[in-house]
Amino acid sequence: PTNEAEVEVFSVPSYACQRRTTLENRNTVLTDALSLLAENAELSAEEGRGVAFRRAAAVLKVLPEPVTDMTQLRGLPCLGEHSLRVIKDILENGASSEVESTKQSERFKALKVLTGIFGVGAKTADRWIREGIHDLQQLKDSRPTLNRAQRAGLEHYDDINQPVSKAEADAIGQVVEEAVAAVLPGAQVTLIGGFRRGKLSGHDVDFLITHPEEGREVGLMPKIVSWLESQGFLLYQKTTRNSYLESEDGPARPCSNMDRFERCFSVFKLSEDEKRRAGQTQSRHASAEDGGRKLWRAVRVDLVVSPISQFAFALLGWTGSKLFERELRRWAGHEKTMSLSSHALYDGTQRTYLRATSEEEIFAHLGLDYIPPSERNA
Ligand code: TTP
Ligand code: MN
Ligand code: MN
Ligand code: MN
Repeated sequence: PTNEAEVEVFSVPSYACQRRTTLENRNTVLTDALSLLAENAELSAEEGRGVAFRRAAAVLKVLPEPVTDMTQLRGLPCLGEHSLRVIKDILENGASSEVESTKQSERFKALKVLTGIFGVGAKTADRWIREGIHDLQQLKDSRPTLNRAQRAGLEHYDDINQPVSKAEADAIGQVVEEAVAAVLPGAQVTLIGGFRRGKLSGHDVDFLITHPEEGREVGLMPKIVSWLESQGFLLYQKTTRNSYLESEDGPARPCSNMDRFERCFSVFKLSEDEKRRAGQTQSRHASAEDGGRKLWRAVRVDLVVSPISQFAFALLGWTGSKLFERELRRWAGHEKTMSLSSHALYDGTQRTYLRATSEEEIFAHLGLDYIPPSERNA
């Protein structure tokens, strides 16, 4: 930071993957506002605008102090005209009129409520809104055709929209460990996603599963799912098979965030028993007071299985944040003529795949300083 006219002026590199973004954020008022506009853009199929707001918010997240004056933002990357206008509005008037009117808008409120149903994306929500459906009651009354995911999403709506705590994530981790140990001893389970970045709550819990011997992981997911189902842990699951073949697929596509691992999107039934066994809640016995009280909650859980040879790429790709991942791929493509996915790193200059057995090696291949998970909260 250099001094200029007595206000602190910040210097920030332009790619989020060059920066250390912890969970400590001194500008939450500004970043919440920009994130809301990003969300609104994403829900309105304006992905480009969404990314622009996300990038702007991410820059503010690394500033060491609260922004109090527009002159402090001079020379910062990723702050476009629109984001600057929003920031200025907040600094001068305490709130952004655009953010406030978005929050109040019937369309935004409806999009939020409807996409809060697991299995419902922006497209479906938009179609329902055009049919005059704005809330869950109107949706239920209209007797829509729902797929299996959406039915589970509607049934467990309140639970799924309640944040998952770290304690709950750990309790689920123990169940997943137990399942994996039962069906393939020696297989390893790693907590990924937001909880690996140190977040204290999340919208779901994500796990990456591998085995130190290449090939032993083949066909593992259905076995894990069967075990979990037999023990009554799954309210919903959809498993997709691994479809990645390096030889057939060629270089990882730079701007794609889809991967082809064997994976399972699920809704877990987490009971008080598991939380207690994980040592998270006070030991207590069922009593008369429990009559009618629900002793479990539904939690969204994502499971991914990767072969050990791709583990480092899968770990990096599934740890997030989503913006951090996007920026890594943009850096690889635009600055290094490389192509990064959750499976591999392809060097377009040398026309070869670069191997890695750790995240550190991947950062090194990319010519980036290593950023640990807790500093990838862009
Ligand atoms: P999420 O679970 O969506 O996000 P998160 O864990 O960072 O935050 P939250 O607390 O809200 O759950 O995704 C985790 C990571 O997984 C994210 O970096 C993107 C990656 N991912 C893929 O690579 N492919 C996919 O299909 C999905 C859904 C996620
Ligand atoms: Mn997650
Ligand atoms: Mn997830
Ligand atoms: Mn690009």
